[in-house]
Amino acid sequence: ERKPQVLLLFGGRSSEHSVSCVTAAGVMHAIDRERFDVVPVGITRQGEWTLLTEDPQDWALNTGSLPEISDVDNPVQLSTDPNKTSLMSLSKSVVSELGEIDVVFPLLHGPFGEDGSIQGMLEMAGVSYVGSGIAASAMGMDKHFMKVVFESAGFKVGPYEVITNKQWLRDSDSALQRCERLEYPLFVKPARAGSSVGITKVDVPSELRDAIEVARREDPKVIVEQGIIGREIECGVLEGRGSTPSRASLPGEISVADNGHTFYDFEAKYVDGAAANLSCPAQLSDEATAQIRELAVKAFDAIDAEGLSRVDFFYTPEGEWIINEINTMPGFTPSSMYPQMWAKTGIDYRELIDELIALASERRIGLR
Ligand code: G1L
Repeated sequence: ERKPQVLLLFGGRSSEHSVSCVTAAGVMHAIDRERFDVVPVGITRQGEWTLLTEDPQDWALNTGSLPEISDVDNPVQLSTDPNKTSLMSLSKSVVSELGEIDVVFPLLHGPFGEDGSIQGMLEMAGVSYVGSGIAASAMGMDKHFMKVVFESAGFKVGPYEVITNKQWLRDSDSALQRCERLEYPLFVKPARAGSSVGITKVDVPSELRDAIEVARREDPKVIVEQGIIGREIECGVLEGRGSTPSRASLPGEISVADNGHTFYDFEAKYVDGAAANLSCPAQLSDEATAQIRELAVKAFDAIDAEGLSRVDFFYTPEGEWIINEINTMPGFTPSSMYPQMWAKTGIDYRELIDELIALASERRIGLR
């Protein structure tokens, strides 16, 4: 009997190449082999696809400690037949079929192409995939557009200014001037970036220009946000199957320990271990807990997300919820916040993977 063939796609051109490999290893380890066959495909930093062995140990090819897809021993591509999607081998300079693919798990994101583009490619290949579609993925990648959508859906968002590439190149002084209405400290961020790279906390106006230049190295579109006073609380959202409504996990709270990090940056997130800084359930009243869970599902629906998302809020001393961002591709190792919050809510890592694959299989793709 044939099991669904689940293609794991990871690595890629983003700054989170290695994080993506570690995540794929976590999924490969936990996925129910009685029910699914796994096809691991790595993408190099140059964008080449290669079929890998099932042992993640083999992926750390010629580097030090972080996994890296570098050797393309078995070049592959997906066929774009609208009726059936197959993995095609490109080695020996002849294209040959390796087998049909039922679901793709795109463990990729970042500014170089996985901002809805991978989803678009999968739509064109006519294959089901885990997670959000093109528009929601692109929205979840853009800190500016998600605020616009959230505002129109009735959410409170913090004060911010956007500086596009053209605005900065034409007249950087007036862009800086626009930011004068914001109260310090400010957080300057690349508008579309996978991780916390390029983010600077700015305490005085004289440091703003440099911070914008730093952010612009990651993305020429920059968002300048007013710092919000409040607790950082978040929820995982999991789409419901069929007519079941989407659900939010118990809320978690990020408490950045006194470890020298000025805010929740890349190091704190991936190097120090994600869930170390997470307390779940967050200490909130029953009323506040119910509020954030409802808001998290509402945010998920506002951008038309599918599968899963993590939604981050600030809880102000006045008891107001201000939405910070939605992440349609949250950290997804067994110890990442999203899986940890669901574990506390009663759904373990393996069940999450099962559920996400089931959701992907049910979803209509292209002309099917
Ligand atoms: F496929 C899902 F489920 F939608 C999905 C895709 C990507 C879940 C989580 C992620 N996350 C990542 O790929 C990453 C945070 C490891 C970035 Cl590289």
